[in-house]
Amino acid sequence: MTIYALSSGPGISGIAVTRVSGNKAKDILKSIINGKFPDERVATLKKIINPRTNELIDEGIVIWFKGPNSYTGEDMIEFHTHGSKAVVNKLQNILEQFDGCRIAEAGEFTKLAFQNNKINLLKAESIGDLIVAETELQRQQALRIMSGVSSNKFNLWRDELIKMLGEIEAKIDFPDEDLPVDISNTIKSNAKRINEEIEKTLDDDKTGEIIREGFKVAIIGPPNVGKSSLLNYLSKREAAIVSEKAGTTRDVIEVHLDIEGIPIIICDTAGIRDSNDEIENRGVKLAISRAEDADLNIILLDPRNVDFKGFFNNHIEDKSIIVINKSDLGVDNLPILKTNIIPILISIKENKNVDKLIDQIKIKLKNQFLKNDNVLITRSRHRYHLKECNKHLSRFLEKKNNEDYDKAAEDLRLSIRHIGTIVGRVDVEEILGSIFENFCIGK
Ligand SMILES: Nc1nc2c(ncn2[C@@H]2O[C@H](COP(=O)(O)OP(=O)(O)OP(=O)(O)O)[C@@H](O)[C@H]2O)c(=O)[nH]1
Ligand SMILES: [Mg+2]
Repeated sequence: MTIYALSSGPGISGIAVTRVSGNKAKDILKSIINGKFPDERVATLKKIINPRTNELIDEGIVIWFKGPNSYTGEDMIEFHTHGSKAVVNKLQNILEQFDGCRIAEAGEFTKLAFQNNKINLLKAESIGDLIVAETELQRQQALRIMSGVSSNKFNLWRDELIKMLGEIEAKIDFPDEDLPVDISNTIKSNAKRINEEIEKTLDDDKTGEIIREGFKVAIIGPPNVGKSSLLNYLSKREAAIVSEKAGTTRDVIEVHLDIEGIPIIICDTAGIRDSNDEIENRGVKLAISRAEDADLNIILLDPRNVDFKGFFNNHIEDKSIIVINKSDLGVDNLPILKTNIIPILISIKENKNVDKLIDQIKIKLKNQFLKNDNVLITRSRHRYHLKECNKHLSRFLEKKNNEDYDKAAEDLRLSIRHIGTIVGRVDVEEILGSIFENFCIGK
């Protein structure tokens, strides 16, 4: 099978890169260009022609990669043509006419690279992350994982566990052999150390996942306090409707921001109050669930309705910042100012103190990211398998010395399987689909 796809972005561009990978690549290249076949890995200017009609399609750079020295490990061609829709379409129409040549599926080039052992699963995922990285921290994290920090660590643990399993299996197969008396103790103490190291790795406040997916901030509060005004201010556009009528916002409105390289997903929500309106109530439910799901809540109040006895008491936790908007209406003698809660007083209308609120958000973010500067987990998939690995490892540690060898071996086998799945060193066909379908075509 041979596949092709546009690997550079869609739309008009100076140059478009179309990649071809597979066993037909060489024949295709021979018939699609005139003159001498290009040297391996040398960018060569060529006329690209339709082999059936000899019609000129474009003139551009062609690069020939002979497998296995290519991204996918197969024979590959890169066509660097002019980036118009017409040229790209024409080239693709011609490629399609070759027997056994078809358009690639999403992520298929990278999937081939994984299947041909050019990269492990973590590297494949981080290539995907780098392609879609929007902020500086996302770029840095994707590159860190690509360089192998996580896979090296996971492989190290896996290798150690495999060695332990080997020793236990030897004990099962040759019970009478003179194995060192303290074999169990050495194995146990090593297993315990790995168990603790994995535990520490898991205790990372999900920083890696947050960098990939964005730090979730919810703006919540009673109706009409200026939640939508705040969203618009922060996103510098009219993302949400602002009106003096209470109960304007019903749906959750999401905006992506980049605060000092950290991706933020901030959402505006419906004002929380008891209402007879069914649609408004649905909006309120959505607001509450977003607040629960958020990494940080901005609880926005207004001097006229600072109600601490009600709803907000339940929502003031570590992950909240209390903000009173409309300070231009006067904030003297507010009961909240006599409590030990220190709100930030802002006025969006008069652009007062909003920078203080932004500073406060930055402090919360920095706390999260400074604490965890050695993150190894970037997806819930990794977290799940590490947890499972540790669960079986804990069971293994509970087994008594010198007995239960069979069961202990099975616990170890399962923990090895889970940690191997993260890097892709077991039969992973079932998880491949879900990973690569999130790539775009041509990657
Ligand atoms: N005086 C004053 N008015 C403000 C300020 N910020 C927003 N407003 C006004 O308050 C009213 C409500 O603002 P919104 O942003 O729609 O409030 P909301 O919290 O999204 O309201 P709902 O969607 O109904 O829950 C509008 O008329 C705004 O112009 C402020 O700092 N001072
Ligand atoms: Mg609103």
